[in-house]
Amino acid sequence: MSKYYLTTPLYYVNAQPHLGHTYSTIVADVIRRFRRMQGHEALMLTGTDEHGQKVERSAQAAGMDPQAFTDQVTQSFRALWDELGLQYDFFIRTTEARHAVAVQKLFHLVEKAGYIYKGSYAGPYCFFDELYVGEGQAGDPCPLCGRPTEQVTEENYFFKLSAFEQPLLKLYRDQPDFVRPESRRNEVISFVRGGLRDLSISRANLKWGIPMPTGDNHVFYVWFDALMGYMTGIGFAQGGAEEERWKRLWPADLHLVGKEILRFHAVYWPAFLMAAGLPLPRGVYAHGWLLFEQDKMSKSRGNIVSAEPIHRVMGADGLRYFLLREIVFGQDGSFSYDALVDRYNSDLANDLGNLAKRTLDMISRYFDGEIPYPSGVAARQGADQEVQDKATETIQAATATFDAFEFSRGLEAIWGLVAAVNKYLVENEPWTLADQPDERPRLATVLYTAAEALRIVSVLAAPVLPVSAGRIWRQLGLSGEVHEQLLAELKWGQLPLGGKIAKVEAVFPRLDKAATIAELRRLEQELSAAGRKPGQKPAAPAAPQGPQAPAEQARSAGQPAPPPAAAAPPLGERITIDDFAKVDMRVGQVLAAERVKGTDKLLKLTVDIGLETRTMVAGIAEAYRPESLIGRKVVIVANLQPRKLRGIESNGMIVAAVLTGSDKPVLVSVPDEVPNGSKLK
Ligand code: ME8
Repeated sequence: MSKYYLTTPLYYVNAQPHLGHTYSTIVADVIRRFRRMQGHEALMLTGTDEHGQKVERSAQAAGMDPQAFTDQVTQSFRALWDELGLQYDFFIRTTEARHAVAVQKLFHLVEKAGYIYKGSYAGPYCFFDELYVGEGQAGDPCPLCGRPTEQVTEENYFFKLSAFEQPLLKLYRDQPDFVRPESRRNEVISFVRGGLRDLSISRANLKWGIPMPTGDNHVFYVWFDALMGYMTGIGFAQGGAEEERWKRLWPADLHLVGKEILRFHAVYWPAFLMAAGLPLPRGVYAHGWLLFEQDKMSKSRGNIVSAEPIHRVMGADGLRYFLLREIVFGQDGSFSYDALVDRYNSDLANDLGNLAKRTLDMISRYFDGEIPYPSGVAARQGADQEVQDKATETIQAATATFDAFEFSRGLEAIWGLVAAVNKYLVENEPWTLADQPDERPRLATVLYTAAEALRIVSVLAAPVLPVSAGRIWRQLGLSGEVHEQLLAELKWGQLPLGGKIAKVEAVFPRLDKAATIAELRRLEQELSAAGRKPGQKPAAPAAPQGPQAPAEQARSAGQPAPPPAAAAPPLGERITIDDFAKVDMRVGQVLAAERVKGTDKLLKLTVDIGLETRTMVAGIAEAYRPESLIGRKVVIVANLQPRKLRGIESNGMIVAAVLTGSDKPVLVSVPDEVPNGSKLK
C-alpha cells in the first residue's frame, strides 16, 4: 500500500475558523477518504500557525497572554473539525517545543550551506501579511492583501532566495504538476522569471516567535517557521521512531492551499528545502476563494459564515456536497444560503434521497425486504443493460475526475447515474408491475437494477458524503463499511442476492427553504454575537441537532417558522442636506480592541481613520469579542465632541445597525479596498 501524505494550510489563530478554512479542510478530508478507497495509506496533517504579529496583536486585544490565547483558538479549530467529522492524522501547533527544534534545524542546514547572511532592510512592510514588500514606498498597498504598508528599518537575517531562480524554474519544468492548476503554475513561473529578491527570515521587532539561534534577540519570520510545520508534524528532527516516520512519509504528496498563499508554498518553501538539501514536496494545489456577498470571505472583511449552523441544520454532508459540487475546484466560487438549500433539496433530497427511499421501500413492500433475484433472459430488457453500462461508465468517470481533483465533474457524473436510475424507475413503473402477478420476474429485475446502481452510487459518493453514503450502505443491508470498499474492485453485480435490507429511513429529508435560511441566519447571528466557539452548544431555544439530523423546525410541511421580524422603528423627522453635511462619517480600521474594566458593555477601540489614530469607546462588548474586531473596517462619526466614558476619552462613534426587537448592535461593514479615512456621503 503506497503512502499518500497531504496537508492543509496551518491556519492562523488570530480569529475563529470560518467557512473558508472549513472549505480547505473538507476538501483535504475528501481527498484523504478518496485516496484510502483507492488503496493508499492516505494520511493528513492540519494544524495552526500561532506566531507572528497578527496573533500577538489579537492576543493583546483580548487582554490575554499570547500562549493562553493561542491555546484557546487552536482548540476551536480542533473542536470544529471534530464536530464536522473531519478526519486528520496529525495536528501541529507551531508553538510546540518539537516545532522550534525543527525550525532551528532547518536554519542550521540552510546556514551551513551558505544561504544566510545578515543585512538591513528599509522600506514598506505589511504587518498583516508579515511581508517586506521590497518595492515602492510606505503607504502603498500590500501586493497580497491591499492594506497600506508601513515603513520599517531593520537589521535582519536574509535567505539567498535569488540563488534559486534557475533551480526553481527547472523544478517547474521537470515536474509540470508541481504547481496546479495550470493557470496558477503559469503565474508562479512568471513571478520567478521576473526575478527573486533575497528574503528576510528574521524579525527584530517581534517577541512572539521562535528565537533564532543567533543570540541577538531575533525571532524567525513567521513563514520560515510555519511551513516547517508540515515536516515537524510527522516527526522531522524528533529522533527515534518519530524521525523514522518522517522519513517514510516525506516528501508530502500534496500541499493543499488557498491561492493567496501559493507563492509561499511554490517558491519560498521549495527554495528553503533545496538550500537545506531536503526532499521537495511532490506538488502544491492552490484552490480558489469562497466568496460571500461578492467578496472573499474573510474575517477582516467582516463577511464570514460559519460551518457550524449549516452542520446543525442540514448535516455536514449537505455542506460538503455543496462545496464540492457547486464550486469548480481551483476557481473562486460564491457561497449563499439560497444556493446551499437549493442544492440540498434538488440533488440530495430529491434525486439521491428519493432514489434510495423509493427503491428500498419497494423492496421492503414487494419482496419482504429481500434483495430480489434479477430473473433470466425473459425478464431482462435493454433498459436494464443501459443502467448497467451507465454505472460502469460512471465508476470510471468519477474515479478519474476525483483523481484529477475535478470534484464537481465527478459528482456531476455520479448524479448523472442517479438521474438515469430515477428515469428508469419512472419508465419501468415497478409500482404498476407489482399489481400484475405474472410480471413478478420483471419487477425483481427492475428493483435489483435500481438497488445495485444505488450501491454503486453510495460507494462513489462516500468520500464526499461519508455519513449518508454509510446510511444508504447499511439500509441496503450490506456488510462492512462503505468506506472500506476499494474503488478498483467496484463493479456491477456485487449486490448479494437475497440479502435482507435494514429499516428504511429518509437520508435527506426535504428542507423548507425560507424556514431553513431563517434558521441558518439566526444561528449564525447568535454564534457571532455571543463569540461562541465551535463545539459549544448554542444557547438558543432551538434544540441542537446531531450530525446529519436536519433541524426539525426547518423541515417542510407545517413546520413552525422562525419568529417574524419585529416591525422597524418609525422614521425620524426630515432634515436638510446641510444638516446631514455636518456629520463627518469616515471609514476606519480597528487596530486594537479591549474590554473596558468594570463593565460588560463597553469596548475600548483604537481606530485608524486615515488621518490619525483615535481612541473610541463603543457599547458593543456584548455583541463582539475584542479579538474579532482587529483589522475590521468600520464606519465612524468622526466629528462628534469627545466624551468621557468610564474615565476614557472617546473620540468618535462607531456606526452600527440595531436589530429591531433587541438592542443588539451589528457593525456596518465596508469592503476592505476602501482606504481608511474615506468620507461617507
Ligand atoms: O494563510 N476561501 O493562514 P490563514 C477559500 N497561516 N479558502 C479560504 C478562505 C476563503 N474565503 N479563507 C481562508 C495562513 N481560506 C497561514 C498559512 S501554511 C504553512 C500557513 C483557507 O488562517 C485557504 O486554504 O489566513 C487559505 O489559504 C487559508 O485558509 C488561509 O488561512
